[in-house]
Parts: sequence; structure tokens; C-alpha cells
Amino acid sequence: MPRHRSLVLAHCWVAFAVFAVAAVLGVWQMWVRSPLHAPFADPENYFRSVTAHGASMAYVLTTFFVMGFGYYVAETALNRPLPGPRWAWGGFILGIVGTLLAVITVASGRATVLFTFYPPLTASPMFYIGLVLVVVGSWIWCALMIVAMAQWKRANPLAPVPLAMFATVANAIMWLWTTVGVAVELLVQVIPAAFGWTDTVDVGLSRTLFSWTLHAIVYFWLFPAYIALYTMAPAAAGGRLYSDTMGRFSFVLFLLYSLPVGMHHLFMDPEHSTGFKFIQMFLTALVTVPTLLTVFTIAASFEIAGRLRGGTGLFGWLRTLPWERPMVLATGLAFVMLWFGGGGGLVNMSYGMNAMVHNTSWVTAHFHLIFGGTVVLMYFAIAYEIWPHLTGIAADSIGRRRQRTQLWLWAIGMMVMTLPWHWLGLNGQWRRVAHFDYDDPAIAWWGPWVDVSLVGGLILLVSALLFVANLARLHGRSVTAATPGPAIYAVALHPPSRVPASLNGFALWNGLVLLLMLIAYAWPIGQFLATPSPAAIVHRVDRAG
Ligand code: HEM
Ligand SMILES: [Cu+2]
Repeated sequence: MPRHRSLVLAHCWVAFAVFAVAAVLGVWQMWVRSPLHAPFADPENYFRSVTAHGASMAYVLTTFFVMGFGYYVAETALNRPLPGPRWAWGGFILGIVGTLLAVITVASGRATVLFTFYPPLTASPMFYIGLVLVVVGSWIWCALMIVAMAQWKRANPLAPVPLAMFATVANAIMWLWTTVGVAVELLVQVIPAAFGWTDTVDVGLSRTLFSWTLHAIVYFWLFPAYIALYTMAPAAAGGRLYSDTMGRFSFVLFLLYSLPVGMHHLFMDPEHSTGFKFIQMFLTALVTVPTLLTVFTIAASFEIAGRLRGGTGLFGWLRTLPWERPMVLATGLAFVMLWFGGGGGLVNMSYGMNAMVHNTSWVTAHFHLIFGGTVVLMYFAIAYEIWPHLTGIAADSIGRRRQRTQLWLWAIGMMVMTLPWHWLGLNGQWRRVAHFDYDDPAIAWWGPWVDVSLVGGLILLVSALLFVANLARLHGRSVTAATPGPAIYAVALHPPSRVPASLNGFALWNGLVLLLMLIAYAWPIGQFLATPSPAAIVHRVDRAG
């Protein structure tokens, strides 16, 4: 059992409490957009709500969960006490203060700028300062993860770092680097404008800086899910991780490839040249490599487990897998959503096809499916897996059934919500619009499909509340206390080997990618510095509102 249980629990509970509230807002938003009449439905409230929902899901749920899970991994995978627990609590408090500042500002209507806060829209400074505090809190986490690994390395100079910690540190390094973009944007452009020290802002530059962060942040959210797939799912399935090296390889590739591709969020922006957009598209396509490696490795690991349990034939091993275990079930459901969401992603990353779906509900549907679907579903499974180790209470058979029900509801709800949403997007339904006039014959047929996606949203809400109830149940005394199972990390069939000669080629290749990456970002930013785009007048939400 980890020594700093309350640290992990505090982070996870903040994440999940905020998640539950944000889920309620999400359903209300679906309702407002539908032909049915929702209470409190005016555009001002709508954008308050979307800002709160988006920022809570994208920044608060994720950052607190990643941190809490990282502390858990550092203690359990390395099997030694966490360095600097006081610092960890300090980071937690910074995060809480930052979240409160941002929440109060949004709730009071002085920050209806959505979670992307693209200038020239400008909120009250407190909103940005709140976000900065959350990020600074997470930097403390990054430092602690690196120190924990370095200490372990000193104590075990010859052994490879356990895969779960290797990946956690890769994520910390990625996060340190990737938050630089948004930090510069906030400190140099946005916060001075919010205080009224400047009246104009170069929106091309600010969007470019934000895009530096905007893609890699997605991998920051994704890493815990992949850590669970590589290190926990094979153990839960009763097998082996097919290849430990493949895991390390994928995490390094994610680290490298996620950084230089954020400009694919700017395909429709006029400030960048077609050539750079092409480079960005090419680099984005590379991200499919670690994704497919992961799908292959996890499928192979599951096949090993299924065959060890007596499965035979080409697909017979699928039937013998222990699907009753939440982690195994979640992996299967996550892969189904990854299939659909990944397909949608291929459309988004193609410069030409992107023009069809730009700023439509397709985009919102895509990231709800991948991020709200695949990633968050794995967060649930991780929580179910680690909770007994944190509370000392294992779920009984009723508890496990409720966990499975919750996972199924989430996957079904997400598909029911996002499939019609994709379709409407393809037909031109705009995202980030509070109200549609369904009396207009041109869009009247959208109405029933929006109603269907609202049903999906309701199923998701039931699932979200059941999730919180399931976890709360494992704190109570009424549940029979069973000792939690043994170690949750999988043993690898092919353990990490000493660096093979072929890795030299790998290093060379990544050196080239790194170079491309620098050019892909440094050049356009340099262009801005040479010829800034026409400055936009700052529109201050807190004063204009
Ligand atoms: C109960 C489940 C959920 C429902 C019903 C829901 C619904 C919605 C709706 C209706 C919007 C506004 C779309 C627009 O105006 O274009 C939205 C935005 C958003 N959602 Fe969700 N959502 C849910 C869960 C999630 C989850 C789990 C995540 C991620 C962890 C998430 C992340 C976001 C983000 C980042 C935005 C902001 C998008 C923007 O600013 O354009 N949502 N959601
Ligand atoms: Cu991206």
C-alpha cells in the first residue's frame, strides 16, 4: 500500500468531483442545443457553462488525475517513498487555489472565453492567473517525478526503470516542454491585455503559441490511459505484457511526435503558409505509428492471456478472457471507441478534408469520443484498480457488477451521443453555438438527431454519477473488507533488453524529427516576430459584459 495514500486520494477526488459537476453542465448544454426547451437557456449562460465544462474537463479533471496517478505509480512501481511530499501537497494547494479563482471568475460571468480563450476575447485576469497556478502546481509534480526516478536510478544503477514510471517521467518531460507555449502566450500577450496594459493583440501569434501546447496536452491526458494499457491491463487479463521494449519505444515516440504537430489546429488560419501546414500534416501522420504499435502490443498481450486461459483457434482466445474484470472490459470498450475516434482523427489531420469539418460539431464529437470516451474510460478503470490499494477495501461481486455497468453505460452513452454529432457536423452544424432555429426548413431535420445525442448525454450523466457512487462505496465499512489483490503491474514476456545497435538508427531518425520539429515551429514564430499579423483590438469580457 502506498505511504501517501491521502495525497493520491485527494488528487483523484478533486478530479472526479469536478468531473461530475461538469457532466451535469454538459447535459444541460446538449439540452439547450436541442429543439426541447431547457431552463435558464440564454446565450450568456450557455457560454459560461461551456467555458466551465470545457475548462473543468480539459484542465482540472486531467491535471489532478495525472498528478494523483503519477504519485501512486512513483510509490508503487518504484517501491520506495515519494521524495518531497510537502512539495506535492504544495502543488496540490496551488492547483486548488487556481481552480477556485478560475471557477469563481467564470461563474460570475467575467470569463466566457471558452477553454481555449482565444484573443481578442479577453477575460478578467483572475481567470488566467487561476490557470497559471494550476499549471505551476503541475510543474512541481513534474519535478518530483523526475527526482523520484533519478533517486531510484542511483539506488539501482543496472536495472531498467519500471515501465509505468518510465512512461510517467516521459509524460512529465513532455508536459514541461509543452506548457511553455501557453505560458508565453499568457504571460506576454493575454494577461497584459486582460489587465488593460495593452489594447491590441497579435491573434496569429497567440493562436500559434497556444497550438504549441494544444496538441501535446492531448497526449498528457492520454498517457495514464496508455500506462494502464501497457502495465495494468495485461496483468488484469491474467497474461503477460507482450513486449516491454515496445512500450518504451511507443512512449518515446509519443513524446517526440506529439510536440511538433500542434499547428494542425491552424489549418484554416491565414497566417501560416501551405508548406508549413503540409509539414505539420506529415508529422501528425507519424503519430499513428506509436498508436498502432500499442494496439498490436496490447492485442498480443491479451492473446497470450486468452490462450493461457485455454482459448484456442484464431479468435477463440477472445472468449476466454476475463471480461468480468473492469480493467479488461474497459480496454475492450476503449479500443472500440479508439477505432471510431481514430478514423475521425484521420479526417481532421488531412489538410483538405479538414476544411469540410472545420468548426463543426464533427470536431466536438471527435474529441468527446477519443478524450471523453477512450481516455476517461481508462481513468475509470485505473481508479477501480487502485482504489482498493488506497482504501484497503476491495469491491465485492455486487460492487464489481456496478463497475461493469458503469463502464458499459459510458461507452454506450458516448457512442449514442457522438455518432449523430459527427453526422450533423458533416452536414454543417456549427459547434459553439447556443441556439438553433429548428423552424428553419434548412436545418429542421437536425432536430431529431440532436435529441438522440441528448439521450446519449443523459446516459453519460447516469454513468458519471454511478462512477462517483462506486468509488464512494469503497470508503464505507458496510462492504466486506477483502484484501486487495497482489501487484497490479504486468510482467513482460520480452523484458527490456540492453540497447541494441539498431537503436543508433532510431536515435538518428529522431534527431531528424527533432530538427524538423524545431523548423516547423521556430520558423513560423520567427516570421511573426519579423512581420506581425495585423493587431486585433482586445475585447474584454469583464468590462464589456
Ligand atoms: C456527460 C457527458 C458529457 C456531455 C453531455 C458533454 C456535452 C458537451 C457539450 C454540449 C459541449 C458544447 C459543444 C459546443 O457548444 O460546441 C461540450 C463541450 C466540451 N466538452 Fe463535453 N460533454 C460531456 C463529457 C465530456 C468529457 C468527459 C470531456 C473530457 C474529459 C469533455 C470535454 C469537453 C470540452 C473540452 C468542451 C469544450 C469545447 C469547446 O469549447 O468548443 N466533455 N460538451
Ligand atoms: Cu492536435
